[in-house]
Amino acid sequence: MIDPVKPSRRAVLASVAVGTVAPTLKAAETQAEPPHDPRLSLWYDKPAAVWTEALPVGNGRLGAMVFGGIKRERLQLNEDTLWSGGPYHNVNPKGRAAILRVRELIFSGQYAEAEKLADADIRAVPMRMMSYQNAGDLLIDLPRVNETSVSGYKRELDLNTAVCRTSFTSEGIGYVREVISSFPANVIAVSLTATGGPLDADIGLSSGQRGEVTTSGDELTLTGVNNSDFDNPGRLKFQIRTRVVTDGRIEAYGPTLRVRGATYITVYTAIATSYLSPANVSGDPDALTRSHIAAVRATSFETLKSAHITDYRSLFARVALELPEGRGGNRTTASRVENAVGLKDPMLAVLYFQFGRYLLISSSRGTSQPANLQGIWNELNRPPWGSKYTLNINAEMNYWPADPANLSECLEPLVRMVEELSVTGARTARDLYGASGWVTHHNTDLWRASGPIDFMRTGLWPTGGAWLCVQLWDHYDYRRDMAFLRRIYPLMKGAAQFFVETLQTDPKTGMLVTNPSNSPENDHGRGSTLCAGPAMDMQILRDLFDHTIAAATILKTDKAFAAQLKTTRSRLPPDKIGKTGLLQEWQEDWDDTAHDLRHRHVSHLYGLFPSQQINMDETPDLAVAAKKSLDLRGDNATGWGVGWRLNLWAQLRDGERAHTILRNLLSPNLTYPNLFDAHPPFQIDGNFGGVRGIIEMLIQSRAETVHLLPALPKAWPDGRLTGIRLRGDVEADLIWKDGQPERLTLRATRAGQRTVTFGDRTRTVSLTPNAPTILSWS
Ligand code: FUC
Repeated sequence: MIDPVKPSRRAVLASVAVGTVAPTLKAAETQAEPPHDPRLSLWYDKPAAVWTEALPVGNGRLGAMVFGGIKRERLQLNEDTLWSGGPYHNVNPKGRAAILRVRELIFSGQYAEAEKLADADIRAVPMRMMSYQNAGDLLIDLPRVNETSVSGYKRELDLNTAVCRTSFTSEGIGYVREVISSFPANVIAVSLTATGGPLDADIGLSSGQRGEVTTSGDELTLTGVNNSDFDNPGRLKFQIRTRVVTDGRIEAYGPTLRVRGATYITVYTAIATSYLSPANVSGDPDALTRSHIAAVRATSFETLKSAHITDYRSLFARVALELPEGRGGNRTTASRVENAVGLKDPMLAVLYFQFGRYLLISSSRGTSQPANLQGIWNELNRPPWGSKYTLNINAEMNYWPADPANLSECLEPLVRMVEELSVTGARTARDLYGASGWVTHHNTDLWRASGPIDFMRTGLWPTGGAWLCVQLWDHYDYRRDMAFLRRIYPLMKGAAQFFVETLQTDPKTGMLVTNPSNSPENDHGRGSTLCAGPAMDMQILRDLFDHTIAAATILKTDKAFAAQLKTTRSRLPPDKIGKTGLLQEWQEDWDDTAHDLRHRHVSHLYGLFPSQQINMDETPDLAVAAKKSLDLRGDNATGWGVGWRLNLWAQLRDGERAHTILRNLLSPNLTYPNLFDAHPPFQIDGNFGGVRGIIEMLIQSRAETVHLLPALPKAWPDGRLTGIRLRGDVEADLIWKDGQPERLTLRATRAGQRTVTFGDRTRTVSLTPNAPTILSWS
């Protein structure tokens, strides 16, 4: 543990020449800041007392939680490749033989025995995956501030600019702090200014990692190695490098830099690890942090901030949502969450919606890792569920908003993760199942481990990779980009190939089913969760096979394989309705005797959402059964469970139910004061599920059909949603009034037709490339 506050040895004093900042503003960077819009700002009248009150900033790979302290500012830092352990493969050598026996036990109804054997011989070694880590803290103390005499305190996160700002006055001196995590500059930058008196600060780094802090001139570096975990030795080197630029004097005091007599202080922080790929940890974090810092050393904070805002707004400003003003206006964000259920505050949903978009931009960009269970924000070295990638709902839900919320670029890190999983997963397919293609189970981590971890009642689920592929197809369906389809086709083909080889003939029906598997993570009440052919697996495989066949046809390739998939697909059991009218979660009619009738997972409703296999127009009987199942499950669950329910009720076109669920999602039950989703504890999937749910309430697209206001609640009679994306590479603006669509504008890149519906009214419109189609509804 590194603690900067009590230097262990007397400091070597070092003074640094100042006045080296020569800002050169480039034209693109001078673009004015947008006018401050209080409706798009999270704000508070006191510092964060706990982590879930602090405000997140991020550039995809570098995250910080900003506490906005008065005398001490704390930035809790993360870098998205700082995980525990090193490259590893996690298949149990006894697994391949045991799978055969477990299959027999499941087919003969001996579920508890199957689970026992699976836990003994199939469970991955190591049993747990690696965890995402906390990199450390950047601590900035202001010795002149008197905490007992502070006025005008405010901290806020402006979603329009991605700038976090804290301001207050103490003993006649006005302090302003701004924090950004810049994507173009690859650093976290903090600006401190004081007016009416001198600015002094003590700046230090601390970390719960193994490492050492050193100072040199105007720099602090924390150099360390990552933690070992579950017998997997830590093999990553990492470094945090902080440079201080100021017009004051800098001197080192032990592992702390003291700045005295300044009018401004800018603190740049770069973080890097030696991670290069799941199998390669030979990178040079020292060289990387040096180059990131060197690139900004002559750049003023204002210049950096301006470039940051321009870059961020190129994504964020694409979409606007307006709902009736309500009564949230003058309250702090914490108070609005506190009153989310009782107060008429539709604009809280807007803030939540745009905050979710902000989180995706800030946690998943370019060459970053995909957003994990906590995006990129985590203060623990043993976080809940390792803050990793859970593939039986959570990682997928993180990307539900990407395309419709016009942030399709943010999906790129997920695509790369699937590419990497197809490599590690091919090894798991071979070693555990003796199959070709690739497979991944219910979790993965930085090292793209793909074996079945934890306990087999949750971990033995082979459909994670298949679901990810369906999600990549969806991304194609939104953009219809042929180059992208060519890129993902081998991934889809490999995932499908695995199932062609491993599906088993169900002795009772003669149909082809997965075995062993589970319906995440629900106990069917017969001694286990383990089973053959849960409905969700069959639904995912229908999607995977259909999309792979479609892709092969579009790309004019693999005719024989596509034909084989068609045959295999025809032998998958269909969705069934049980004797009490519920959509069956399992092949057998077990739903009303399952162990937990209100289970948080609603896996068999995957067919209704995110899949489009079940819907009100084409499969009304199944939709009614799905509705009955959803009703039985109830509206309360964990954050993501509620986020999923919101999307499902929107598909069922029940605006009032969706709105009730949304208000619960926004309430303190499931939202922290900083608007992070409370699983609890924090899990980011609910935020992302919430964003998608709000879109699904207002506009839905299925194939070439657009549904307007399918689940509009009475509380939102008027509004406007602009810049949203629909399937087939179309952008849409929708304005509605008195609960009716007023105007729909569609912008397309290619000609086509769309059927637009509202209630039982339908219109057909033609799309003209690069010329908006405007449909006045009234
Ligand atoms: C699944 C869920 C839990 C949690 C975990 C990360 O196991 O059932 O609720 O979200 O993933």
